[in-house]
Amino acid sequence: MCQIASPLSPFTWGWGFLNLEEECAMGSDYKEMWEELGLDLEAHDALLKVLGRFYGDIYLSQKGRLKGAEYLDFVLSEVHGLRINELQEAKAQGKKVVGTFCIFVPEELVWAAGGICVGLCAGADIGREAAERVLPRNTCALIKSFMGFKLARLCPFFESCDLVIGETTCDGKKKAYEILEEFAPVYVMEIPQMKEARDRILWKEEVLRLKDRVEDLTGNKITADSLSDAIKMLNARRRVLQRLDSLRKAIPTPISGRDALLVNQISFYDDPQRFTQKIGELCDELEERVARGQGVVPEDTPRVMLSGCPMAVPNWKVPYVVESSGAVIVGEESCIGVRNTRDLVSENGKDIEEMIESIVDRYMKIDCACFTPNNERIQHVVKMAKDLKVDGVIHYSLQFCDPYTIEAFKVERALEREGIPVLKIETDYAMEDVEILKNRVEAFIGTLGK
Ligand code: BJ8
Repeated sequence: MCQIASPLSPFTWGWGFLNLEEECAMGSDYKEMWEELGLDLEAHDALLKVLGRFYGDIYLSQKGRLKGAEYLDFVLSEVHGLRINELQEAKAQGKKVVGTFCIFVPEELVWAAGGICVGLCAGADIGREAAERVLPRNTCALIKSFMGFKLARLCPFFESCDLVIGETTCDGKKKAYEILEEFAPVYVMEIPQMKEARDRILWKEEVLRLKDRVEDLTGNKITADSLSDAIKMLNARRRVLQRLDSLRKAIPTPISGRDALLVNQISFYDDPQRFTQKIGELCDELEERVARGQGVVPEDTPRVMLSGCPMAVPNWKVPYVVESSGAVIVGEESCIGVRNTRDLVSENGKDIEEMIESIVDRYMKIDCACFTPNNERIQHVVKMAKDLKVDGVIHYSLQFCDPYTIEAFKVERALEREGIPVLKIETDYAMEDVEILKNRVEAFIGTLGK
């Protein structure tokens, strides 16, 4: 398979920020593949162009990037090319592709049943018009984004899915899935709202129900061996992300927040084994930087942590605003960040039953704002801010996201009690408020005393 880029890949077709056309030996025709997937080619071309421009401005313009960032650039440039090609090849061999929108879906079960699990992007504004035909305008941008991607036929990952797994987290998502199922095969997991013993019983039932559903879909029974392999594979991916996070504690920090966010975003759709290996290499490079005392920014750069709603690819707006305002982001308390990687599934289970119990326990620890009460999250935010020695925290919520916007009050109060400054922002995926955000963020950074 082509390891560089085809003449039609976003490197040269649409994105145009790298020029590798001569280096591709095989040159697969992505346009034909996108056509077969039923994408709206014109709109898709426009999406790739916008992404390419953003990526150039936000990522490639950074100074002092790592050699390992070539992997990030490559994966991103091939986001709708090579990886989709791999999925199509796997499907041709009878594999099933399962898409998710929430870290609550136990991916282990999908992989153990011989499927491929991908996190579906929901971080772009581009399908908003299509989404607003079926959803109220005052719906959070993440929900509008996934609906828009589907209705506007813009996402080859979505179109590759044999099943999309939704979940009853917030009301907006829950109700949106009822509409989405008119356009795609959707299965919804019920997520508890509290963490009492009875909630764990419900959650275990849901995990078992999902096990049956993915076995039906793939035609494969999950075995103790396949489940153990899947647990280990996904734990390895979490461990390498934990390693990355712990390297970011160094002062000066060795990697930009933008690159670290991108690593987390890519973890949702690249092949897990390749991802783990490549990010392991990137961490080796970071370790050398840390040993030399080399940072991506000067030592006295204000250190900021982001906390709140997930930033799905290609939502890079706030990180760009923060890091172009004189600060560096050293941690993300979010589902595209530590909420997804903090906890591992125990690898001690001896049979399927024990492994299922471990999966149930691990996922019940997720501290999403959809839970009530959700005191663990408040404690985690404070601990993380202290561990990372941050100068301030920016709490980020998407407009119309009640769980995170309301919980921001408690987060702010807990941090302020510890003397950690907080800025609360609410935004969406549109670019209209960038200047306003920049003014607020610059003013906040100016108060951080560095
Ligand atoms: S576990 S954070 S990925 S639900 S931003 S759609 S909550 S209105 S994304 Fe999430 Fe799972 Fe929780 Fe994480 Fe609703 Fe808020 Fe929109 Fe949200």
